[in-house]
Amino acid sequence: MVQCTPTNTSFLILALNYSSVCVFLLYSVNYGEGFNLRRDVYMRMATLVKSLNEDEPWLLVLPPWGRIYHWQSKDIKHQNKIPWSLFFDVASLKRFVPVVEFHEFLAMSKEPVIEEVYYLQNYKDWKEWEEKMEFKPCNNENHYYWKNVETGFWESWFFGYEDRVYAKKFQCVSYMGHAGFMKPFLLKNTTARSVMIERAETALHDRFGDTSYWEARRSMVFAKELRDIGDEFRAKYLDSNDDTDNTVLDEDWTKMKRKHGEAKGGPYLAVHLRRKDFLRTNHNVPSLKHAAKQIKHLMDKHDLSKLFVATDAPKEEFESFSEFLEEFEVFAFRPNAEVKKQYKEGGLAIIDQWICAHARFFIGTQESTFSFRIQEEREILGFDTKMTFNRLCDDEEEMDCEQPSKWTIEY
Ligand SMILES: Nc1nc2c(ncn2[C@@H]2O[C@H](COP(=O)(O)OP(=O)(O)OP(=O)(O)O)[C@@H](O)[C@H]2O)c(=O)[nH]1
Ligand SMILES: *[C@@H]1O[C@H](CO)[C@@H](O)[C@H](O)[C@H]1NC(C)=O
Repeated sequence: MVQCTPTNTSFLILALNYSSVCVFLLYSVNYGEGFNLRRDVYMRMATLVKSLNEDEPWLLVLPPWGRIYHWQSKDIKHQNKIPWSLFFDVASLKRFVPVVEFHEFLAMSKEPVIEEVYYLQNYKDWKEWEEKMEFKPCNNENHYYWKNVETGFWESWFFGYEDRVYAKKFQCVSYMGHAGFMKPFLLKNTTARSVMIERAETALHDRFGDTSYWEARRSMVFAKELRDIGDEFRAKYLDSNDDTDNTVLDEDWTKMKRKHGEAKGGPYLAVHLRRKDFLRTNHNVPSLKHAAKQIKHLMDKHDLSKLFVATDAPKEEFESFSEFLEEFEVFAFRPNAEVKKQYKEGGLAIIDQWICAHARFFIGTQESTFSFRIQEEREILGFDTKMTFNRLCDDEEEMDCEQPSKWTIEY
């Protein structure tokens, strides 16, 4: 069977062939969702496309990064139309499922057109969970697609390509189900060569935590440049390198096998301290003082003197936090202007995550997908689960709260 696996060098030559053989699956996620939840939605769509490829050659189009609610730094411009290659190693993604960047999709298409857009929405007042999908009128008129009366085509933001791309068909679909439930519909109910799933986060993971889940997750290797920046920081400030830490990464993730406990990690503790909107929306965020108290206990227990802090906290909060921990060496990654400009907020988040992923001991913030992604990275590297699945307790819980894998930290 034909496989849709264009390599970087050959795709332009083969473009015409591909666009007549392969079907493009595009997707998009609700504006309010953050970077780390979007990475999770990628896994659901990648698994769907993997499954489609058992029957037909489909290509997954990577939705450019941009317009992310959290990315508001005034000193970082142009956080729009960002290709996946800035953050992820696309060759590694392709070892799981055939993917192309959006601009490649445009280059490969005869016209800048997405043939069909299906906008997923929840069922109104459902009682029992069952897998189903149906064409329905849109629940919400604010879906940000509008029909151009002159051309009859549908227009929308399309990742910042709004002046160049249009859709031929737009349809709301009430959806309750896993991502894989769409497969028969995509194979049989449509003959379009390009289909876009809007609000793709509505579809659930097929089997959360199974082999395919972890294959999709492992394929999301960070871009080499970002890993290098993180590694340089580890070496320079944290006495950490892959050889002594037992965290050597195989460039081909399909060949990498690690058991729990094999990774030792660098001689530092890492904390992800999620603040900002979490102070309003998440009830389990500790005060800085209480967070510091827990860190101190853990540093002493694990006999560590260096602390790495990943946080979205404003500078003043970070400083008061550090003051509580004066007896230790406290580090944070502070990018220079050039790194900031080049890799933007997504890149900086990844560098922080990468450094956290290599610490001897990690503790995160409850319910933060930013922390979850670090924990997964550590699973891939082969850390003992007790050194990974930890969260800060809030002030009321004192130091005795249930941890993500149902244990209590022994202080
Ligand atoms: N560099 C850096 N950025 C952070 C950190 N924590 C949060 N952020 C920023 O805040 C944003 C919000 O966190 P995300 O995890 O992406 O958003 P989300 O998917 O809604 O996840 P949570 O809100 O954490 O559950 C991230 O995209 C980052 O830009 C951090 O420790 N370091
Ligand atoms: C897909 O086609 C089948 C068979 O014609 C039909 O029963 C089903 O309702 C269609 N699905 C949707 C969402 O329209």
